[in-house]
Amino acid sequence: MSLLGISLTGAVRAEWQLNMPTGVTELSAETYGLHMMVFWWCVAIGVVVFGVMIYSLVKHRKAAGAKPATFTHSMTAEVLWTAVPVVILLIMAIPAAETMVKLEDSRNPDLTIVVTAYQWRWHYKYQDEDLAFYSSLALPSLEARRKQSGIDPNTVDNYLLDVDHPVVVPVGAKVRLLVTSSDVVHSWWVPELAIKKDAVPGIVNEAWFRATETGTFRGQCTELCGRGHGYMPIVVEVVERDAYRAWADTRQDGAPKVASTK
Ligand SMILES: [Cu+2]
Repeated sequence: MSLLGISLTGAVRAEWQLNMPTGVTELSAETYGLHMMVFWWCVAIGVVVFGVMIYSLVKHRKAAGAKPATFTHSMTAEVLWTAVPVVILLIMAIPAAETMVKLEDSRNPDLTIVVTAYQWRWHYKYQDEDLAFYSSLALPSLEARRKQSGIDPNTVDNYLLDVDHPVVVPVGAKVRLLVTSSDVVHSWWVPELAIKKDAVPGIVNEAWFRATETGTFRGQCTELCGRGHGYMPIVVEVVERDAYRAWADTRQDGAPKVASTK
């Protein structure tokens, strides 16, 4: 029973995994594919190099009567150990370059959002809509994180990973992000979208994604930006187009355009 209890608590506490996520955009899947290709090349190289090394150590050991060779130079070996890595690097570089070109191609977006980082919250401005708001740490997390709050963080859903006003985007749309900062360097990171873009004061960095499925995707600021660095999460909600339209219209009509910054 206690084992069951431990395993259940573990499952509830964190859905963790060792590898990077495949993500929910076309390019995140491609990025994941690249990562796995390079990983398997590394595994193969490791197996070959350590295989040869261990074999040589055993086969040519002194105890078995091995006599050391006396040559000091081998042209063949030098050509091989230069040419083989070059070929391997080229095999990896070609698909990597193709993906990088796509990552940088943020032309013709369906939607552009200006993301501005502040100490310690995010501000989102939808360029084609009359829509802008701050996105701050959600109240339950904010209260639980206070010293001697008496609240057990384990009881808070998505502790430190939830915000009051998430970014909402339509599924299938090409969303361009223009990322900047108003004070220090921050970084907008959402693993499932395969985006980690620095927010630098005075500079506008571009990123884009096209989500292929709906859902809620969480991220965090990933550039140490001061005292509240751990308290400025990111939540992106990918919804159907109708739901997006309804949300945008409501936000523009009634709800406060600029949320409380407290
Ligand atoms: Cu930050």
